Amino acid sequence: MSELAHGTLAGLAEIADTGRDARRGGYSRHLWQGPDLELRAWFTERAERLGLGVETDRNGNLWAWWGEPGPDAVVTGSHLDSVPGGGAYDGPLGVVSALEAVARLRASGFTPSRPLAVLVFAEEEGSRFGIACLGSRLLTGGIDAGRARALVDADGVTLAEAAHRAGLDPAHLGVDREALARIGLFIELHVEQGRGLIDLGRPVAVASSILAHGRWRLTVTGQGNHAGATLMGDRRDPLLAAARAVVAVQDEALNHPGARATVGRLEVVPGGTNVIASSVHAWLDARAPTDAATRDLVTAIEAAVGEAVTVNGCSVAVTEESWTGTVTFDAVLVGRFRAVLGGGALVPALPTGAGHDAGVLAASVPSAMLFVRNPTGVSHSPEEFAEVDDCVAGIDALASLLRSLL
Ligand code: HGY
Ligand code: MN
Ligand code: MN
Ligand code: MN
Repeated sequence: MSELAHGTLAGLAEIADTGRDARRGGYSRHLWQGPDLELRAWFTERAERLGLGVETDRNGNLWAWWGEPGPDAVVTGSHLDSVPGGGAYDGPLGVVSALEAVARLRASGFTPSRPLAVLVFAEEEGSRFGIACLGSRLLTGGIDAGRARALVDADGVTLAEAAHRAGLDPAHLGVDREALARIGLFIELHVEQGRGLIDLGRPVAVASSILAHGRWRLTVTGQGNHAGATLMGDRRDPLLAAARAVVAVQDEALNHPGARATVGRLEVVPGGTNVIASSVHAWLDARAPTDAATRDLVTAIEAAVGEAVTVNGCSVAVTEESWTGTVTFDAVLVGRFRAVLGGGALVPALPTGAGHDAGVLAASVPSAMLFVRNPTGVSHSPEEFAEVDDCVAGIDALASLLRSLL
């Protein structure tokens, strides 16, 4: 039996088999599909066992309340969905730690003087419908409800249809001022997704900021044709053009200090071995230290890919799918976190290139994050990891902070 099966991280052990992806490795847990539904049921059962009252909001986010819901509640949580073939910690560590912190406070006989909720956001990774932090964007009005309803998954199912199947009213998707008004502040504990804490030799850190980031769809159009009958010189092959575009994306990122740009997903249409494609959708993820630098990067990428695809006689259209400006976390909460963790230089504050629901919420309510060291420095991959002792240090810090805020 793994050491996770005991004590504070038993929650991670309980869900360790849910949504394993034999083909990709790691986990594939996508909104309202089998594993996500199992995780929602698991969370509900776990929270109810702790004496919390669980409800689903109009956008599919799960809330587990200690005390009467809101107003001015202390809210903590993360997400249970994953990227395709993701790790075990990105998201679930924050949910399990929140439940564990509440369990400790309850067991110690502590009585909160304001409400507390553990919040599980829907579709943080955007793996099914393409928009990261979908649940928090819907809650806060960060995405237009009409546009959200029309989002489609890989099987052509709309978000409206999927929401209906999940028991929600699609007409009620979108900004939820009542739910939002209940949140006094939001705290998300998360596994670190880079090497910051490895380099510092520390188990936990407070987050200082999140890079500006967004997603764009590059649609490269050529001429679909027969792989055997079409001479090499007669082709307008959008997959070759997309390959040049992907290299151009890398070159532009290298030209912009601190920038990161990635094409991690290609859809080749129609996608047959003996078919020259007619079009290719390439999804661009671009991030940089400031809003202006990110906009500048994407403008440069648009120009470079426009040029690159002409070599193969193709064209490209660029559409913005989502955008999050630079996030600076709440200075008062960050200060409290640092005090709880021992104060001053002992407590690193780290910027991150990864996006989070806490970053979306930060535009509406005071928000902060706590990172737990990831000794592999790898995330969005099965190699993502956290040592039990470091997770316990994270839970200790979260529980102390919650106690000080309640
Ligand atoms: O993609 C991100 O930055 C986050 O991990 N969802
Ligand atoms: Mn992630
Ligand atoms: Mn995450
Ligand atoms: Mn044929």
